[in-house]
Amino acid sequence: MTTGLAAAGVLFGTMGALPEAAGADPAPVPVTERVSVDREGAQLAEPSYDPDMGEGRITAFTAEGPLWQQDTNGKPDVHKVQNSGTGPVSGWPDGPSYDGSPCASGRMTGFVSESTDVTTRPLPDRRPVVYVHNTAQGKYSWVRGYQGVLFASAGQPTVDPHCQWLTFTATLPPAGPGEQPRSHVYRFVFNGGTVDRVSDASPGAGDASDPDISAGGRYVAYEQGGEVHVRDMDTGTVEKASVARDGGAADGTSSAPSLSADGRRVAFASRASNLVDGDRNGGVDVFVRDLDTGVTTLVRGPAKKSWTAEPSLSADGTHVAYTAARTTGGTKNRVPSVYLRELTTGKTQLISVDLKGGRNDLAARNPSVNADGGVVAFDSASSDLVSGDTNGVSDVFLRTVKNSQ
Ligand SMILES: [Ca+2]
Ligand SMILES: [Ca+2]
Ligand SMILES: [Ca+2]
Ligand SMILES: [Ca+2]
Repeated sequence: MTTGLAAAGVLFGTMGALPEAAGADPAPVPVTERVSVDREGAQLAEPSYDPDMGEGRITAFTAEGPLWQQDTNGKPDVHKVQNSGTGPVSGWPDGPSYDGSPCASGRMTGFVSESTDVTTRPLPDRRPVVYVHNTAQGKYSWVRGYQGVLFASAGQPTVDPHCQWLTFTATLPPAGPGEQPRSHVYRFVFNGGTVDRVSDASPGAGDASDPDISAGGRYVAYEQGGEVHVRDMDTGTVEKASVARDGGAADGTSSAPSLSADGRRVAFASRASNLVDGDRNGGVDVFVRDLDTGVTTLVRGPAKKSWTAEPSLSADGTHVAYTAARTTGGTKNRVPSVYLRELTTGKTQLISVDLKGGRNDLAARNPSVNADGGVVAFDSASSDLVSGDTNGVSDVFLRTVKNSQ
């Protein structure tokens, strides 16, 4: 294994000193707030989306519009809601930045940028690069390559809850003429910068994507060849999570794993109908598999004819957030909403709730639940979730359902 880290310099000397946007006052729960606003709390004209949560209210998201006066790049950038307000993550380099992912405390945030000037040492081109922003130091690191070869592209970064490990996908350039390069899942440790390949590189194994990583970096979940796997990086063993109830092959593809901090529970989406008894909707559903007991649980939708997808498992493994909609009825009935389920009790609540207590008018997507299941972030262009949402574009919302201890 070779080092893939290039220690990066400080980009914006003043960045750590920037004043933070106004934080929210403590309010009775449950409560929904819009966090994709500028420093004065005004709404943005351009879309914001793709939130990813750590603990408490820590949330990274992408905004196409400027939250800061200094942001004049006209490109999407990554920002982070902290307990005290909102701060910049990607800054405002010369290309788009997206896919922000904070660790639990928010101290380290992974993101992707297609820019030449995220660090002080300019890159020669705008290939997608995975960076990690250290908030306390205002410094950027980037993951360069594997075994001395530069990645052709990289994406989907996720930092482990303890803020020490990163998993991501990357593609190496073709080794020879006619070779079709594959996307693989890798793991990177901040201390030392070692890059390990996680996914199966044997011929026919297929592209790998959607990685998630346990606290301390030992377990990595990912999708490869339409199956969800969890690899124990200490022992090298790989466990398939997308198994049929009889232990055989799933009869449909699975994707989008979300791993608990201890690496023992994994939520994922699957089109297979034979993972549990009684899956008769003929479509995608969220499943949660306990890797210790081997028990898979179906997360059913709100009606008999409905689907569930886009799972986000809380770090403590107690709650799963997901999107769901009916497959029958009028257009309004089919609008996806975000829900949160407490796994032990099955208690489920609507997260994308509107101001009148009803459902969101337009689709709510990309849910991410915080570490203890107390807050869920999602994006939606629906204008009925908070008062004064008149921008007509997607915003990022936090729904707090319980105050964290
Ligand atoms: Ca920008
Ligand atoms: Ca199903
Ligand atoms: Ca509504
Ligand atoms: Ca809006």
